Amino acid sequence: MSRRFAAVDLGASSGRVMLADLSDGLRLTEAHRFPNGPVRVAGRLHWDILGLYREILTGLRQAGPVSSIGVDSWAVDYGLLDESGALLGNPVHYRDDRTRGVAGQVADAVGAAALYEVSGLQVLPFNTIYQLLADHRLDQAATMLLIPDLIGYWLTGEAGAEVTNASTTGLLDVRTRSWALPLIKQLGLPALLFPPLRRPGDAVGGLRRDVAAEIGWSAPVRAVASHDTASAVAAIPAVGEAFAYVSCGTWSLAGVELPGPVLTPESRAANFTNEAGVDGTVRYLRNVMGLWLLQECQRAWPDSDLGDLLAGAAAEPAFAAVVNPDEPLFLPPGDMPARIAAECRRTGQRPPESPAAYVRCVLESLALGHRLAVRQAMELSGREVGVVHLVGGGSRNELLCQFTADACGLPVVAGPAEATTFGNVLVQARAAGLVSGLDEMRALVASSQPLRRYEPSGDEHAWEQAAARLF
Ligand code: LFR
Repeated sequence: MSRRFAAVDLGASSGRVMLADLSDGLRLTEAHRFPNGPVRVAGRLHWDILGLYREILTGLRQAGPVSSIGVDSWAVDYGLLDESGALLGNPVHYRDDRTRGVAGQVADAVGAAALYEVSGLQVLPFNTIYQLLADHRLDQAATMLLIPDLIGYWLTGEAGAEVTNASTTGLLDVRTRSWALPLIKQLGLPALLFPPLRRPGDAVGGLRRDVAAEIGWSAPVRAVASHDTASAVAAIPAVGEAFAYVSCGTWSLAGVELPGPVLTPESRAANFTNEAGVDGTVRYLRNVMGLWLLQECQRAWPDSDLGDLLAGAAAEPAFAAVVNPDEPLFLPPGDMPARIAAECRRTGQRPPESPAAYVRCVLESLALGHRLAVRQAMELSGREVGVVHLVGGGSRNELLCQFTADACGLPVVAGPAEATTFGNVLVQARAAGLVSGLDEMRALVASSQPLRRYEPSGDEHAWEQAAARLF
């Protein structure tokens, strides 16, 4: 058996097919990368799912034969299939506004405490539970498949729901890790929509013959931690359990890993989530708006160069303006500098006056978001931590890593940027018997990837004062 594995990783701004070789350590190469952008059709924001699928096939063809294939993506979004297995329309993007007000209605009907007691999930307006209730196609639907499960279905013909991603729906029982059927019934959702659950490492199926013919080879598809954040957390190069993490890309997911959920009223009030990780672990974290703030600024300045912006931001004065990154006004796509300026005015601050000053504001604001989430995760769970692991694309952003260390008053170990892909392939490698468990997976990442350590600069007091302006 070869020691090559393919990881399909769909991110909010790009997708890729990556190839991992475990014959001598752990080596990753990119077989194919492709842009992923939302498409607004008749006022609704969609994913171009067929375009993404075509690029996945191109990537697999280019990757060549492997032992197995794993697919991960962002969470919560789904496609609906009819009785015949055909897709009912394009999946809607979680940043679409169709769920406006739905979370409040569900909380009124079911009770916010009762919901948290069942799912342990943070309230985000786009959780699958709210999307399904806003979906007009449900009466024609036979099956709901989350995005990686939909890709897996097209590749193999086998339908299922991988559990780490299913835990972001709001419809999974956080204690039993099975579908929360009483809640599903209470909401009037058809129980049959929800396919059998799979765990990371389970077999999905062999490639359909037509798919194998199209890409020129065949291999089994294996369930991985198909929620990208769950894969990233599985690949954090940590030793022991005294660590916090920020999985930092379009979103920053900041928290700790626990053996079981925290479902206290304080945890619910702080909007902490208990999402499923590999091997029964709990990803106890909160979403911070993430590099989306910077990406959307860059979209407003098409001629800007990221390196220049970051160098400029480093030279700007500290804490001239900071915003709460999690203000709901930042969630939809659109003119981000204008929204940041509006938020500065609303909070009595002078808006930044140059792109570099905006970037400074964004990075300090994000670091303050990281600080609050990491501290609350520690307090609410009782977990002591001595280091913050920052993984994902954000680990390449030196200024953000240093700010995060300074704001948290803890060392930050940055990298790998490709944590999600490592988590994806290592779960496959484990299923193939090449790696033993989570500890060994993490040790392999730590020994094979360059990591960078940032010490806190000791000016925590200044960060504390800045935080007091926001939260
Ligand atoms: C990160 C992520 C987050 C989830 C958000 C929306 O890519 O998966 O964990 O909250 O995207 O799905």
